[in-house]
Formats: sequence, C-alpha cells, structure tokens
Amino acid sequence: MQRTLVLLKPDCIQRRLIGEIIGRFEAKGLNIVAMKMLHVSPALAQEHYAEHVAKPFYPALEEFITSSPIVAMAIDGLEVIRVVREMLGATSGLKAAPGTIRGDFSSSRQMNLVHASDSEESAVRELKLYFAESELCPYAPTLIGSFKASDE
Ligand code: FUP
Repeated sequence: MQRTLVLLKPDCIQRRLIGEIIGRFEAKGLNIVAMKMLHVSPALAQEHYAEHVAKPFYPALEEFITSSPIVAMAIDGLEVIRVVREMLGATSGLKAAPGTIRGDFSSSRQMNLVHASDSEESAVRELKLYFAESELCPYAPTLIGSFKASDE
C-alpha cells in the first residue's frame, strides 16, 4: 500500500472540475484519506517546486499556483503513486493521452489541473508540506472485497 499527494490546482477550482476529477479517483477505488482547501503561499510554492525554482518558467508557475485556492488530498492505494500519475497523463494537456485527466480536460502545460507525487520519496516530502499527521484519516474500506482480490 502506498500514499500519494494530489493537488487540484487553481484552474481546476476555477473551472468547477473538483467533483469531476475527485469522482475519477473514487471510481478507480482509491482511498481518499485527507482533503482540504487552502491557498498556496509563495513560500509553500517555493518549497513544493524546489526543483523548478531557478527555471525560467517558475515565476509564472508561482503566480498561477498562488492565484486561487487549491484542494489538497492524500490518497492511498496499491501502487497509487504510479496509478495516479498514469490517470493524470503527460504533464502538458496537449500531449496527454485521451482518457487521462489532463488529456480530457486540459490544453495547457501550466494549467494542467492536477499535481501528483512522482515517486515514493516525493510523496513523503510533499505529504508533509500539506498535511500534519493528525489530519490524515486512514480507514478500512468496507467494500474492498469488491475492488480487489484478497491476495492483491
Ligand atoms: P508534473 O510532474 O507532471 O507535474 O510536471 P513537472 O514536475 O515537470 O512540472 C511541474 C509543473 O510545472 C507542472 F505542473 C507544469 C509546470 N511547467 C510549466 O509551467 N512550464 C514548463 O515549461 C514546465 C512545467
């Protein structure tokens, strides 16, 4: 079992796609174990995107991610880091495959609706940026037997 950080970015909130996109994660059978709306501060943006801070596109990225609230979620599931990244599709909505979230709803590299951790190391680091341990609500899904076999 893994845990990943998913952010519904400002474009997702402005375009009223919160429910549509959360619905995909629920339909997939993943476990949302924490969720909140927040405004990303420039300081949080710089921590989150530390690897991109020095890049030419960073100022525009910071302006975008701090422009309206986001919804942050912690999601549990088997191989969930890879599974969610595949559900998102390629970074640019112009390159993301049809059927993926970005492929279906985005035509932009910056306004690509959703962020998800790209490795176990990133997930641990990013989850700590957005959630205190006390905000996580892991639970046993009662319908788990309808989502996977007992040996999976
Ligand atoms: P991803 O892991 O798919 O979210 O993408 P990256 O880590 O490569 O990029 C982080 C964010 O920077 C993405 F959401 C898109 C944005 N970005 C730009 O705005 N311009 C670029 O040239 C590259 C990335």
